[in-house]
Amino acid sequence: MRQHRRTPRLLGTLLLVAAAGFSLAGAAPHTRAAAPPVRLVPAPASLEEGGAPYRITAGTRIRVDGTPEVRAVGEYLADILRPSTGYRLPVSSHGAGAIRLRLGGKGLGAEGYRLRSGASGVTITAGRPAGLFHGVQTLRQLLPAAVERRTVQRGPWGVAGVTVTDSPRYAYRGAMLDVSRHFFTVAQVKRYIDELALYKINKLHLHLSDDQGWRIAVGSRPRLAAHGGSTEVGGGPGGHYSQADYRAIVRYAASRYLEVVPEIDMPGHTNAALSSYADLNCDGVAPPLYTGTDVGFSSLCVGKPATYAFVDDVIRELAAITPGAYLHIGGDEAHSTSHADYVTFMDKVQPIVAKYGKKVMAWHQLTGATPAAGAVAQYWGLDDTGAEEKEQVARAARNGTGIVLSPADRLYLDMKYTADTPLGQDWAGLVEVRRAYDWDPGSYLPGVPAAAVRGVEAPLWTETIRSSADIDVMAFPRLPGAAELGWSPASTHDWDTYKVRLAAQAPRWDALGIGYHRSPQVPWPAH
Ligand code: NGO
Repeated sequence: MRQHRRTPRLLGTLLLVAAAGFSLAGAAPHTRAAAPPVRLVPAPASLEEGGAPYRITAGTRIRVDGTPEVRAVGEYLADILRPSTGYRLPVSSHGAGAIRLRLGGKGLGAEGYRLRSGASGVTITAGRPAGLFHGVQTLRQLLPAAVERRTVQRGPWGVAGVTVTDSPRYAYRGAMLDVSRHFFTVAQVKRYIDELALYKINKLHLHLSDDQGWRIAVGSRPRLAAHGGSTEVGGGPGGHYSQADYRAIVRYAASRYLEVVPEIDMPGHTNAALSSYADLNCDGVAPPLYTGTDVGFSSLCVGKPATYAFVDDVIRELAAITPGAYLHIGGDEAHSTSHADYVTFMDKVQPIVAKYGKKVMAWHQLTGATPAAGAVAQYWGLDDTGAEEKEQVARAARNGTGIVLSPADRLYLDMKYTADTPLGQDWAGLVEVRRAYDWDPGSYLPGVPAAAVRGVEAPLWTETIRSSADIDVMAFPRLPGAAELGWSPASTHDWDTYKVRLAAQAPRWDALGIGYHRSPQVPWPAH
């Protein structure tokens, strides 16, 4: 805790030093600082600066502990550094290495790490490979932004002398991508995963089904993907993931230490399924496919046994290809289902999730039914959602339901930044960068015990989002703020220092080809 309190002061000092460094570079471009100023997002739990910097050179080697996971993290680091530095950077579990990834250290937890840099090298130590991976993200941010480019750049490749001791505030640090309203290919999802990993996000929630499209092949129900996946908002061709595609996403996410949380939304948001199988409809008539953006008009037929045979097939197949702990069953906006039916439906469906070895995750409307033991409710209300609805969530939290916070007027990445943002929606209001960042997940919902808060998630709904460029400009720069809320101790929370650290990310996004909203709230460097 003492260390935590030290961080903001240190960051303040850093800003002064950094500001001085920049003006120097401006006056005399040939005077290259030994290492860039330290501006990390998310803010680490503890940062001490001082000592000589390290410089990566043609002779630098990466020494890893001998397990395959640690070696893979070493290779991942080398893959980032080689194209821009042009150096060989061999990865080896023998001999010396100035960059060292090692397992060990006490008290760093499942995802924490320690990073020490000095004249002789950089050592990242962690209890688990996930911590090494997060430490590698920190190392990237200690290097000049040009290191992210894919062609050889001019160095030098300095790393400031630091000791970072870091572990996350929350275990659940998520981002959601809606692949139903518009379909996104495996390559596009992988690209987003890489962007999430930069900021230590560890959950990728995939919204795999909705009225406009069913996006995962289910062997026992082939029409779901073949018919239900054949369009999208606006009437485009849609698409779906084969189970092999989905496994590839899960594997790629795991290689970046993210767990996939798949969502099949029900009983509402199910037009694509209802259109694929007539017997899921109470009247036995399959509706046409839907390509608009209305919500709340569809429902599985709660009274029919066929509905639960269907849910069993889907959950069974999805659970079998999902190594993560959670299956998200939606449960939002069931406006065409009576309350009694909603409760009945959730009472029948939650045990199916448990039967296949998974825990239930659902939007917070689940708290209006009876959440199963171990369930997590995802809050997507607004700051000014009524006290009664918030209290319902809080009551569930006090009874053991976990809470993930995705307040729509804070963390919905599909909300417009300003009235003239070309993409996005504004039903929850306009969400500029400061608004997205400047709140505390620990005290956001009155009456929720702090221990019930599992973390935060930034959902990106895609009614208006069609490409990776669209994803980028809505996610950046709000996503790093969500990541910081999930990772950094509350004691580091400070808009004035955050916005300067955030601004320093922009050259990295430029180097990575990530377009972003140049919010006037953030002191961006000139292009
Ligand atoms: C709501 C709705 C989604 C929309 C989204 C758009 C939830 C949980 N249900 O969020 O269907 O796509 O808003 O912002």
